[in-house]
Amino acid sequence: MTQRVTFQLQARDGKARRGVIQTPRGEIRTPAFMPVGTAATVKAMLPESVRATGADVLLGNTYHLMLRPTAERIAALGGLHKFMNWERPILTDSGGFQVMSLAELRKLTEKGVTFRSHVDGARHELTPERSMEIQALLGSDIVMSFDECTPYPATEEVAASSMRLSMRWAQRSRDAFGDRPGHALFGIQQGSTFRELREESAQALQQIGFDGYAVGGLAVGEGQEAMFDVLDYAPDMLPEDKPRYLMGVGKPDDIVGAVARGIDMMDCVLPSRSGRTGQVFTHRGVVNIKNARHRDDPRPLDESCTCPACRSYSRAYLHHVFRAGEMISGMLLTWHNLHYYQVLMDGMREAIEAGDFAGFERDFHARRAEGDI
Ligand code: PRF
Ligand code: ZN
Repeated sequence: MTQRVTFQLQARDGKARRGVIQTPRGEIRTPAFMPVGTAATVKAMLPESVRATGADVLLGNTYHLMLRPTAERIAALGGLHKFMNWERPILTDSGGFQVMSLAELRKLTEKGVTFRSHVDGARHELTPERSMEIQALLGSDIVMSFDECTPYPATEEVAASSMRLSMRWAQRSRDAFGDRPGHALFGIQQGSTFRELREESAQALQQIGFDGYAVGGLAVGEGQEAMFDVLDYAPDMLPEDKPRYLMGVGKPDDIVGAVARGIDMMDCVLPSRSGRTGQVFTHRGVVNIKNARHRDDPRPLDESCTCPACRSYSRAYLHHVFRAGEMISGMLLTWHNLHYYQVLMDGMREAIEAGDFAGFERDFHARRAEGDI
């Protein structure tokens, strides 16, 4: 494959951007939401169903796959796309963030991180070089550089040394990645909630040179207001002509606010995880299907939704299968939530093209203010 990964901006409205990332495995329409397929599956969904919701790209995880079934095994079986039956683009996270939130006995040094697996307690090491190797073995289309997500809150001193470590790791990631036509490497900005550190990080990353730039270290407990404060300036520090990816975000209103501030890509477990815990996203806000008020309700979850859960099932049925612990509950609610997120992205892409993103935002907030029913 000699085709390179490219990004074209097609329209802008205020700071909001509409574009397309071209990859040899297909195009990614931006703003894009990436469903999370941590362990080589978007839980409770067949890949063709994920595609039917409108997803162009999935997120996979270095950390989970290196532990089980291992990157070497996936490579021997033909790579992650073939292994999980998803032939479209896959972006993989680099592992450090998951090590720090999931692994045991973590030790962070200049070289990288050593830890014990949350699966079987075995000792492992992740470094920028090993993370690049694993992501290449998986066959990931968009590789993330290895970073430390600075814990929140952090003093400016701690945030600065954490960010500078991530920038040294970003250079090592770039060196280890090499030149792989058809595959992209994204750098990750850190710097917590400190504007000067975000600027220093953005400059360091651009000095190295990446195919895309992520805003990391947000949605880690600072709250929406503080996150939006950072997003008011952080995306502007990154190159205009490259995709900007906000990692691990978020709720529907976080996503709309991030796009309004110049973000092109996002990922979050929320729609898929909530689908398994009975939390449903609708045009009128969040509905909990567990609630007894749905027990005799013949109406669909969301009147305006065309997903299988809304087309063919009542709230009463969805309530029943959730309460009964039936597997179809997680399947239908996950499908609905992923569909809702993709309809949201589609609506934003259209609004940016039409030059009416402000109108889209107004309607989005107005309908949610009305509430369910
Ligand atoms: N770095 C990486 N992955 C991430 C994050 C980060 O800062 C976040 C922060 N919300 C989510 N996932 N590598
Ligand atoms: Zn639906």
